[in-house]
Amino acid sequence: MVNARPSRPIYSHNIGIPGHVIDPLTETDGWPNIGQTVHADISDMKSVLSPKELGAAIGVSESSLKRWADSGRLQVARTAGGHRRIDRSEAIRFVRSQGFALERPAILGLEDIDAVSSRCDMDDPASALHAALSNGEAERARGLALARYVEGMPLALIIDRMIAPAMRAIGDRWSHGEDGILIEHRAADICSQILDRVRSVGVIGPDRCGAVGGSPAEDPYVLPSLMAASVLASEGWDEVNLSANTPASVLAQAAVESSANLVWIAFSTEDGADQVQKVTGDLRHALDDAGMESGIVIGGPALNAVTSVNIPGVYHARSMTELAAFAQGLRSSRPARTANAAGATA
Ligand code: B12
Repeated sequence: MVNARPSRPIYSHNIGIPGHVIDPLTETDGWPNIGQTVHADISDMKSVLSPKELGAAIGVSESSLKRWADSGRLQVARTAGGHRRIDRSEAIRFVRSQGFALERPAILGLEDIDAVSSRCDMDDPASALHAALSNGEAERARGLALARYVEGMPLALIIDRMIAPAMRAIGDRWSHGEDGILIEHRAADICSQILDRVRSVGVIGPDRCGAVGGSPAEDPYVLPSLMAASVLASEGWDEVNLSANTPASVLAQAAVESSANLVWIAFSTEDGADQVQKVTGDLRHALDDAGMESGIVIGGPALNAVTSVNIPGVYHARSMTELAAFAQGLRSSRPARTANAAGATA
């Protein structure tokens, strides 16, 4: 049964990986070696699928998948015997871009989606996520976000429309009262799990641009910088997240060392508003001194109290969707780092 869903919202999609013709039984470079991984994958999920397996996951025939592979709609590798094999990340890219609903998510390693099959979860995923985060239901929370991602929703939108409102509601409702501390800390950790989970199934773009970021000194908030890092990773960027409490000088050092095209700073604390101009200005000067033209993106609730930041090459993004749009623009206007430049920083 084919179940393309025309009523589904249209989102922008990640870039697919180019076609490769390899022998997975002998080559290991960048691709899973079937001979080596089969034991680890067999009880769990497969990192490389046959057309029959992908067909079972999305409820279409093996022959349709072979046809789509041969027309280039689906990227496949060939075994030594000439059989088509589909990398799991390519299978997920295909499902996202073509609008298939998953009949058996576990085949693609997305079993957490099975935890959210109830109608009310799917009708109002933002409220359902808030409930899952409040109750400490990590698997359900991951499944809710993953289900949207597999439907084609960009990670940035999942954060802006589901995760951030849920966390704001948790902060408002409990306001750091006694139970609230438990709920809030647990919810923040589950959000980190969601971001890791979505990242683990994301497609890696072939032309990597570099990004570095974190929160400024004295800012203990971990999630906003992790969100920015995850969004950039989902857009195909090679990112280094220095996380909370990072001085501008350290951000600059990391940006120079990794030839970063973009540096983000997440300002979350009330005191952050006073620091915005100085921290951002210091970073800009340090990058200029090193001859770096990297774009700087700043964001976070502390900026609500700041009227404007007039520093050249600094962009204030109000959401993760704006960060993703800025990153896409920057990427198309600047060449990605060469393999040597990227490798030199590893
Ligand atoms: C989790 C949490 C904590 C945790 C953080 C855990 C961790 N490891 O990160 C801990 C326990 C540390 C904490 C501590 C405190 N917290 Co607190 N916390 C929160 C909570 C619930 C979520 C914070 C979060 O991660 N938000 C991230 C996203 C979800 O939020 P967002 O701002 O909506 O982000 C969107 C945009 O702003 C933008 N964006 C955000 N950052 C960035 C960055 C970039 C680069 C870009 C491009 C965009 C961008 O995109 C996001 C997605 O749409 C908030 C509630 C809230 N309203 O956010 C309270 C909240 C921020 N905390 C609050 C308070 C009062 C405190 C404490 C003072 C409590 C106390 N008495 O100790 C301390 C202060 C700590 C400090 N030194 O400043 C208040 C702040 C009130 C105010 N006027 O500032 C809030 C609003 C809760 C409330 N309603 O009262 N907190």
